[in-house]
Amino acid sequence: MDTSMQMKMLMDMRRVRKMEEVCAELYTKEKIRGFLHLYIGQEAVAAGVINLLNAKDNVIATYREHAHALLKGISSRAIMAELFGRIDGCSKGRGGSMHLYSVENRFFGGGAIVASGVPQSLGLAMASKRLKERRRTVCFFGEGAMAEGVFHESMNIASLWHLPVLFCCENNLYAMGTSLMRSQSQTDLVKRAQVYVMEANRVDGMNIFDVVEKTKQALEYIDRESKPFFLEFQTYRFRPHSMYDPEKYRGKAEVEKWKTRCPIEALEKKMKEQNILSDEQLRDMDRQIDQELRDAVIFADSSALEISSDLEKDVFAPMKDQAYETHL
Ligand SMILES: Cc1ncc(C[n+]2csc(CCOP(=O)(O)OP(=O)(O)O)c2C)c(N)n1
Repeated sequence: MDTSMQMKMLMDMRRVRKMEEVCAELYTKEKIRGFLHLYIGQEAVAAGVINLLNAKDNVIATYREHAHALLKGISSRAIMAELFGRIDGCSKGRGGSMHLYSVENRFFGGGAIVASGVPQSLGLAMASKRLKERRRTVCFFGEGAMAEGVFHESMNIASLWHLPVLFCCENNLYAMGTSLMRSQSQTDLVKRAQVYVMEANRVDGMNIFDVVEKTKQALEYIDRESKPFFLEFQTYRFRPHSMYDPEKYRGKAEVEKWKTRCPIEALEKKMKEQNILSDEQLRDMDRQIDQELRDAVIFADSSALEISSDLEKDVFAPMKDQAYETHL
């Protein structure tokens, strides 16, 4: 990675980290309500992968998707307004934290259901293949998704039909309070992907250089062969699963140990050692990010709630459907 790319990665990871910290604060002030799943600790995965994509590539993720949405180009204003449940949010305030979405940015969610993005990624990839658009589809999910039946059906079809999907498993070791070791017989996730005759690789998800190198190789393979590729990113979330998690399933010492591998601090240290990053540049970055986030929060707070007469817009079944009411 050249200096400007390292700088971009650092900026993106810090933007994501700060946005998430602001979200946590706004949650305690009840500006953001409902579920909120923070990505803190895992930033190198989204930053490393998404920075290698083209604007026309598709991304689909999970409910822990603020980072992916931001880095795929949804503005912090539209994300923050969505988290506030306001009309100017990227999903018009109807989705909230777990349902960020933007066709324009080719970001297809955000979804509350574990593994739901996996079969959807096949549809996106099949469409682009049929239309000869040469888009890649990148699907992010947690290791918990690999326990779902639909994950295995999707891996089989993706491999059989040669669909150009990059499967990015963010293995943070826990699916809510259940550790991988306690729930799966085969904990080698790369081996589990290879069962489907699919190329697969393991990545140090706390190391941006490893993320970039292995993702590059995977994307080159997808471009060359038009076949899927599976990457397991070994990573860790520093925060609880969501804002309502007493964290009884892991010890403080384990969390502290992983924090010493913080991907942002690691990159900063490396860049400073190479004399390509100064404290002044870091302060500049902070100033820019703080300004962006302050602006996003003001924007979100001044955005309106949807008017109640619009409640039936964009839903499949009208609420006041005569036949439906009679049927009841
Ligand atoms: C089909 C389904 N089953 C259960 C849940 C409840 N649930 C929400 S998050 C979660 C854990 C998923 O963990 P993982 O896929 O590893 O992602 P992470 O939260 O670690 O990012 C579960 C079981 C759900 N949302 N959907």
